[in-house]
Order: sequence, then structure tokens, then C-alpha cells
Amino acid sequence: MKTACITGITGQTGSYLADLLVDEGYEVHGLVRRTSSFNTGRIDHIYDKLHLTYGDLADYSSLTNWIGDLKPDLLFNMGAMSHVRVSFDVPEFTMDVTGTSVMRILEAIRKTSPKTRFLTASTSELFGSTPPPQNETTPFHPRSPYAVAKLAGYWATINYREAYDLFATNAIMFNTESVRRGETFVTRKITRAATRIKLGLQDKLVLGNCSAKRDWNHNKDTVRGMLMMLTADEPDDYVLASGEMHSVQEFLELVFAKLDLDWKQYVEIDERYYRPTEVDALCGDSTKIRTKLGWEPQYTFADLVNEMVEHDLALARKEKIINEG
Ligand code: GDR
Repeated sequence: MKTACITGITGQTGSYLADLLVDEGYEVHGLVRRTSSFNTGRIDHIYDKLHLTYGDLADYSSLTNWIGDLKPDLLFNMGAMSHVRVSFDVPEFTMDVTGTSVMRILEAIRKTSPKTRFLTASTSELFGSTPPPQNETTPFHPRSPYAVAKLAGYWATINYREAYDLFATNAIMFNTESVRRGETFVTRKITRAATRIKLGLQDKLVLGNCSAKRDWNHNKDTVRGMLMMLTADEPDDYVLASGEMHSVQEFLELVFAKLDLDWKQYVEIDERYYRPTEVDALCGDSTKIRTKLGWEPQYTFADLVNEMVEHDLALARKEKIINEG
């Protein structure tokens, strides 16, 4: 049985990866950060099939013990402080946990398990203010401490591939969404709020810059692409994107319209949610992975929005029943 390790297994992408790898017959190990509240909600349904270990991306000893003991075939680094806005509040922490941690894992692999294939979650945030379409050859111009940290991780991965011949790769992920998306990211914030408004559980939705444009993919498509990358013949870096761009405003209007609500009655804009430097427009060109590895998305933008609205409507209905009960 092949072994796969996932950092960030309790997050959206880590949990969908765990589902996929369990289905594909891997023995799946996850690194879990200690918190005082439960943080395994996204993997509870496969808990008995996983092997979880406490550790932390800021702690080299936990990483090297984990990797050295298991010597996994594949390692997916999905852990990070991943919120762009919050990275302006905790820049140095973000640099450590999102950037330097990639170097820590690469060092642990080099020292204890050099045959392990490594993939790290890189990001379209690297492109920052460089206009779309963006692909693997587009110049980077990061616009947040988060993006600067991710840029360090990106180059660390390439450096270890070139210097030590490791199978080390960057998945340059554009915005990737699902019903498991954290509720402070804009898509889920909108679907949660609009469905709760529909059922009378909430009065308004407060947002930041709605003119920003993003390339939103379904997270299940993203994780399929990542497994293709790590089981390919050669290590390489690939953009994972739908190639379609929509503004936050469009997303918002679509969700409210689906629920027969007039968004103008409920949405307020507050500068609190603006970023000191914004990334205006991201749209990925994923020709490279489509032609070299045969990846293509199975979900459309409309599928994604429908799934999120339906799911959050069901969640709001449950909440309402509990409240009334
Ligand atoms: P992003 O995702 O920053 O692109 O990073 P997010 O959903 O946070 O923001 C997308 C755009 O929406 C605007 N926006 C708001 N964002 C949030 N979170 N909350 C709001 O109220 C709001 N109002 C408007 C933002 O300004 C932005 O322009 C995500 C993360 O998953 C990263 O970790 C990942 O690397 C990239 O996607 C690809």
C-alpha cells in the first residue's frame, strides 16, 4: 500500500485530498495542529481511515520525526495561514508558517526521505498586480505578506528540485471553493449569509471590495489535478485554473438572485474588509496541465454556485429548526 502525507488535512483542500487518496487506496497520514476547540469537522466522515499525528509547521522536530518515521511516497503541503487580509495583521507569523515552513519540510525530506515526492500549495496570489491571463511564465508581483511568504515557498521548492534532485512541485492554485470553504473567504461568506438572510436568521451582509475579479474553481477539480502532478513522470510546476473570471459583485448577484432576494436591500460595504493593497484581477491559463497531463475541470462555475447555495440553504434550515425547537 502506498503512503501519502498531508499537512493541513483539516482544511478544505487537505480534506478533499484525503477523500481522494483514501478512495485511490493510499494509506493517508495527516498532520494536525493542536487547538482548544475541535478542528476535524471536515474529516470526521473518514476519521477511522486516517492516521493523524499532532505537529506544527512552525516546529521542525515534529516535521522531521513525522516524515522520517513514515518515509511517505507522496507529501502534500496544504497547511498555511491562508487568509490574505489577515496576513497584513500577522505578517511575520505568516512568513514563518506559510513561507519558511516549506523550507522546513524540504529539509526534512532531503535529510530523512529523499525519495518522497513533494507538492506544495502555491497560489495565483503570486501574480498579484500582473494582469490576466496568468500562466507559468507570467511575472510575479505579490501584493500581501501572504503572497510574499508563498513566493518564498515557491522558490524554495524549485531550488530543492534543482539542487538536490528532489521530486518537488508547485501547484499554482487559483481560488478554489466548495461547501467546505472556510466561512471568512468571500464566496462562502456570501452563500452562508444569503441563505441565512433568506430564512430570517440574519439581516445584512457586510463586504469589502466587490469589484475584485477571480478565477473560481471547484476544490474537487483542484485536488484531482494535484494528484496527477505528483504521479506524473517528471516534477514540474502547473497552474490549476478554470480560465473563467467573475467579479465578487457577479458572484453576489447570482447567489441572491437564486434565492429570489434583492441584494441591494441587504449588502453593505465596509472599508474594514479592504486590503491595503488589492489583487484586482486573476484569470488562469491552465493550458500546460491540460496538454501535458490531460487535466480538465469537471465542474462549471454555475455548478459550483448551485452546490454551495443548496448546501448552505440546508444548513440554514437546520439552524432554524434548532432555534425554533
Ligand atoms: P483571496 O480570497 O484573497 O483571493 O485568496 P478571498 O475569498 O478572501 O477574497 C477574494 C476577493 O474578495 C474580496 N472581498 C472579500 N474577501 C473576504 N475574505 N471577505 C470580504 O468580506 C470581502 N469583500 C470583498 C477580497 O478583497 C478579494 O479581492 C484566496 C485564499 O484561499 C488564498 O489562500 C489563496 O492563495 C487564493 O485564494 C488563491
